[in-house]
Amino acid sequence: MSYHRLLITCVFLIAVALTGCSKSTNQHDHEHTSHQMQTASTPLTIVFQKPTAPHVNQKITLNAQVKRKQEPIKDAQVEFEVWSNDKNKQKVKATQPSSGHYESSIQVKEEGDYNIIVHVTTPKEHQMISDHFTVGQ
Ligand SMILES: [Cu+2]
Repeated sequence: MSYHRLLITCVFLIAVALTGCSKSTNQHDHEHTSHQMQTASTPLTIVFQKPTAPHVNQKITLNAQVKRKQEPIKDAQVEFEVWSNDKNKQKVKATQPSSGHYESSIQVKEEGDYNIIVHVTTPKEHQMISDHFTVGQ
C-alpha cells in the first residue's frame, strides 16, 4: 500500500473513531485497528471458542484458532484482552499448544458478562475479533 493511501486510510479511520459509535469509546485501547496492515492477500480467520460454563475464582481457559484459508497460522502472537468494566480489564499472552491453536487462561472475581478481544499479530499483519461470554457465580 502506498504511503499516500495508508495516510488516507488512517485519517478516515480516525474520523470514524471520533464521530463513531459511543460503544467503542470508553472501554478499550485498541486504536491499532487503524494500523491493520493489508499486505497479506487473504485475511486471517480467527475463531474464538467460548469457555464452557466459566465460574468466578476458577481457571477460565481461552482458546482461539487462527487460520488463513484452511492453513493453520503458526507464527502468530496472540493476546486475549478481557474485561467487564474499566476496573477489571486484563490482557494475557497465549501459548500455542498445537498448530494454529492458541490458548491462555484467566481468573475473574465478578460474575457477569465479559467482553473479549482476540488480538493476533503475524509478521505480516495485525487482526482482531471481539466476542463475549458470561461468567457464573
Ligand atoms: Cu489488536
